[in-house]
Amino acid sequence: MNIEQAARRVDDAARYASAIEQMGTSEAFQVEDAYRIQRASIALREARGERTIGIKLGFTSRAKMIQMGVDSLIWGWLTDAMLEEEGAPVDLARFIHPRVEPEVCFLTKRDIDRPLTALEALGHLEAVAPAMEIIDSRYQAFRFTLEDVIADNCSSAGLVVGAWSNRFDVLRNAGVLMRFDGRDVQVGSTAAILGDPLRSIVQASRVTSEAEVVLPAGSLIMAGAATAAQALRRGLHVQCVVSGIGQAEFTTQHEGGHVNETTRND
Ligand code: OOG
Ligand code: MG
Repeated sequence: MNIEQAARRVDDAARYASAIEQMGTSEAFQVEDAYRIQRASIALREARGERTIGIKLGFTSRAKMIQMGVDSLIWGWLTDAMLEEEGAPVDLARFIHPRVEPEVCFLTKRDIDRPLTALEALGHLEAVAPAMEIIDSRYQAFRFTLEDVIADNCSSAGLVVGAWSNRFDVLRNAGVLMRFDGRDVQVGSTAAILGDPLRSIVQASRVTSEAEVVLPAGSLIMAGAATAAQALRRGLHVQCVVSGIGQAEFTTQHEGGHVNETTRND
């Protein structure tokens, strides 16, 4: 597996919203190489002026593992270009087959440069917010192996973050609702995220330390979805409510979006 070539493939697919074949099926590669490809693809984004703003965790809930058939925790990068303005219309034209999932997002106040305990994790946090992640696998039919999805920066495509809160006390088991046009499409609890979303900070500190990455103070950490993801379409109002913490919302534009309507949601 040529790392630079593979990085260019996933980067082009994301840039031009054009799905590619899975890579792991034609040429087997290891998780370590997958993270190298991911890193190299982020370097391509940075060379175009994008800036990393934090990281996201994936497959921190059973619901997501079951939906995608992958059962290892993964992580990828968030960049400034992925951050959507909360409440604003999102243009789906830049995605292939976007899905949305309810999460919580953390804001750090100290550098994370070593593996943290749960208690230490709390001391590194400034705030938490209800959030949604827009994922958009660059692979055809949203199908991938563990290595494929890591190489593809864990399907990261967009994020919408609601108002910051300091209600860490209610975070462990807060009700989560995701609504499309006022109708509940996913219902769950933050407890689905590793039993307690704070554990995602413990995991984030572990995986970044292993990768010899320092997460600077002021970074965002997306904890991973509490429920399965839901396919997006044009002209929707999308809302995520996390009980006791708040809500986040956005709309999708009516016109102009190229979205693969045939993609299944499971
Ligand atoms: C991979 C990303 C998983 C999560 O929150 O679990 C993820 C995918 O489902 O395409 O972001
Ligand atoms: Mg996610």
